[in-house]
Amino acid sequence: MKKYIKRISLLLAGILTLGMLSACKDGSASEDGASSEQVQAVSKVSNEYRVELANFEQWKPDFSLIRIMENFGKVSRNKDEKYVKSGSYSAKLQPTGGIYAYRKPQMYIPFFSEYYNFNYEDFTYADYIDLWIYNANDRDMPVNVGLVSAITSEEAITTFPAETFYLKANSWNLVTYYVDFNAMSINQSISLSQIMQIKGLYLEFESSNTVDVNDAPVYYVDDVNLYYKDEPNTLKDVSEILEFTHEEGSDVYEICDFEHVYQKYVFSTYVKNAACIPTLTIVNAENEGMDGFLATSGSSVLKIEIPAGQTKGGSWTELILSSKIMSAFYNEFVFDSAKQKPIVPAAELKNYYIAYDIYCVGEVENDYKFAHYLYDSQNNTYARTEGAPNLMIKPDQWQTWSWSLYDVASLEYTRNSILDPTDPTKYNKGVAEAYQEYKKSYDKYAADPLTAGYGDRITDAGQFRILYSEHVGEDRVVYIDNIRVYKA
Ligand SMILES: [Ca+2]
Repeated sequence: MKKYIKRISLLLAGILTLGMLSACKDGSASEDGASSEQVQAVSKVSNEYRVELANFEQWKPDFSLIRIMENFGKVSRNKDEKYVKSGSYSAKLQPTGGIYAYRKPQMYIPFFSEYYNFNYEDFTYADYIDLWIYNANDRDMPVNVGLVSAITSEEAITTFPAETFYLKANSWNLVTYYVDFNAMSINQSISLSQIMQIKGLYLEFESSNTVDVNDAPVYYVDDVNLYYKDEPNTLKDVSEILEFTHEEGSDVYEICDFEHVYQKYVFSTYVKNAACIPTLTIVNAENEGMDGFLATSGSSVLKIEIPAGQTKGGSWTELILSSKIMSAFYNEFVFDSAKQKPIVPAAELKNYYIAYDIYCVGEVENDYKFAHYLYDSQNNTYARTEGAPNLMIKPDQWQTWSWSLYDVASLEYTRNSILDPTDPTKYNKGVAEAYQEYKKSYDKYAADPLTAGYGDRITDAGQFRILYSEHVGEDRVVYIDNIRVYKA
């Protein structure tokens, strides 16, 4: 009965009996014959229990069920005891990643097998997962750990946002991944029914930009465990999770300064060239080994490691601040959408700026810039590009990017108005008439954008995206802190 390790024999009162806990992953029934139905109820146990998801002592099911995605490289059985955490075997991973792959090399361990008669998909009471990873490389390497939300085909899965961990070079690392659906929900909508159907645990490694496993970095994985807790996971409203620190009387309204745990999930990325997928982690600035380098707000900053690509300007990478954050922030400080009333009066918008601080380590080309977009919050597909200023990077110093909320409001007006005279169907009129309508509307807007009917309707800033282009040469490190709105 090794699959369930009973630390103390206490169960949540009245929920299960010990017999149900002793069902085996290898399909054999427990002494008292737990059925698969009973096994499915296994998550309702106390945190004194864990499920051993894989210890790699047996080929089936530990290895036979591991799924690797396209371009992963290789998973094999290791018996070199230096790389075994417990027992006699561990899993050896050689993740390659394709040169132009869309994703980092990715693999997962499924939580359900009909054949082997186990089902750990119900994460209602899941607390955390831990696993040992030996990083057999000469430098510290990041690994992304997260949950699979759906298996869409042999080759494709959808995932919840991952957490990034750093693995110390040439040593064993205990990776502890806490299941925090509320933090993840900042970036992705999550339902209770999804929580009851978690499909697996996925790991994503650095792309080695080779297709030859002999050139790939090497890792060993052992002892993957899932732990339960007494209290069920619940889903809170975003407004209960987010914290926008604002001191009474201060002119600074924090959007995100990376001091809160949930903020590890606030950014997602859109990357076209997998060689350029950045690694985002929240770090304490003082531990970065740069004299005098401090956070501009609090002590933590977002660290963005940007790998060099193959072609200067060959692709763009987008750092995407969740629209849920921007919407909630606007709702609290800029425009009350429930009352449909501005909180910042339209006439004062010119004094307010959205801003953040950025620090780029080391020399960069003199045309290295960061660009900025606000995206439509409804469908996140409409880029409101015009007018958002670029930031030209100066190395080794904090720089502040800012953009007036008046300009944001103006763009909002332009977007919401029917300003395209070439599409008369929008007016239900002929082209000439439509053009007159457009002119009238635009003139009024240009004369006084804030009272023209839309100017004060800055109800929502949508997604905030920070963009930079592919570079060549050395990898780069950039830090971001203190995303905020301030009153000048
Ligand atoms: Ca900070």
